[in-house]
Amino acid sequence: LLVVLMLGPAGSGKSTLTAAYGEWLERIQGARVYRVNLDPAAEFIPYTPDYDVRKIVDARRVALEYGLGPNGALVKAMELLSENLRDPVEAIGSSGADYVLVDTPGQMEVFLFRDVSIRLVDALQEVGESVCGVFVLDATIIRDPADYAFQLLLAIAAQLRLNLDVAPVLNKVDLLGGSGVTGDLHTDYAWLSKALKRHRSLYAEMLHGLLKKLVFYAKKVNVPRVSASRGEGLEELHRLVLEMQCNCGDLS
Ligand SMILES: Nc1nc2c(ncn2[C@@H]2O[C@H](COP(=O)(O)OP(=O)(O)OP(=O)(O)O)[C@@H](O)[C@H]2O)c(=O)[nH]1
Ligand SMILES: [Mg+2]
Repeated sequence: LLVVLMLGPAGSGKSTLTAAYGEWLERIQGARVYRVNLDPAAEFIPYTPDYDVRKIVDARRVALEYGLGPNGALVKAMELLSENLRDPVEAIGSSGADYVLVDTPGQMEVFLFRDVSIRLVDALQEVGESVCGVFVLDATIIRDPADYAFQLLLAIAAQLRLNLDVAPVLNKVDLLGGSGVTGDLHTDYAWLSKALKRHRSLYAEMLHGLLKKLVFYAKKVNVPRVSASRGEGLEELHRLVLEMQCNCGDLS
């Protein structure tokens, strides 16, 4: 059983990719897939979740109960989830699936950069599951070199923070046009570096300085180019997921 965490910034396509990849795994690989919605604030979900976190923490109910705004409610919901991980972890552990796709909250920072993410990964590994991540990059944001650099920074931070194999995936390539971005820092470093120098903003200068350091932490990968909404590039994504499975080993 391999658990794949779908990570990435708001609106990058985590939920659409969960739907597309899950459907692909079933149809092409004949795999048993278990889909987890971990977003307590999800309004619309483009797949039918097998486990829905809203049954234990619903952001709207939390907002009313604690008198909070939408983001405060989300933070509170994540705290509550962090204390109640047994239910989802048991459900995943007993799912009998080949692949578990965990669609994480849209507001990435309330999950990824808080203790709930580490506790979830620990709990899953304790029950003997292999865990890896996919970091969904939005190809439309990364047309701007500074924004691209920032997304790469987040992807690498996610990997180091969770201490997991996390593969970047370039999504929405159907909207990319002729741009040459690959999603791999090593491949794109030279032009990105030049573009950031030309940018002449303090922001770009800061990112340029960070990138020089980041290359030491970034693994070289062939980043899959995916269109989740068109269901394209999923085979490439799957190859990378299988590679990560070999790396984290089957602990069960
Ligand atoms: N053109 C295009 N649009 C996409 C693609 N993948 C997702 N989208 C669109 O991008 C928007 C956001 O997609 P979601 O799957 O909801 O993204 P998300 O990361 O789950 O978003 P949050 O959970 O709200 O942060 C939707 O309008 C999708 O239809 C793609 O490959 N191509
Ligand atoms: Mg989503």
